[in-house]
Amino acid sequence: MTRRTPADPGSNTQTLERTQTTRPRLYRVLLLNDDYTPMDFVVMVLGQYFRKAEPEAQAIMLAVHRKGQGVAGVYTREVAETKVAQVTQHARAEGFPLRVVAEPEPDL
Ligand code: TYC
Repeated sequence: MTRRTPADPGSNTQTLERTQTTRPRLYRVLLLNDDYTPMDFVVMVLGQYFRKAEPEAQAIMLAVHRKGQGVAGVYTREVAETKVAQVTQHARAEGFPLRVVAEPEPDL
């Protein structure tokens, strides 16, 4: 609902008040397969950065290994971009070419 307030006294401005909230767009953080990043490193990433328990981390890693890519998690934009930056930096520091990207979820 949008309501136009009376003009503020002593000014020429009005305020649009909205009681309806809008949910932020969500972003998928995708892991992409490559031939060099060790499986154990990917499982560690899924545990440390995406809070996956070991069995789920193993399953996601293997799905990425077999299918080429997979979803590590779904977040608001800034959280997703931060995870992409942190994981990429960690992988490069270890000398691994792991690629991590964020993409918007389709509109509901
Ligand atoms: N394909 C890699 C290997 O065989 C493992 C791997 C899995 C790499 C997932 C990246 O996102 C990835 N060592």
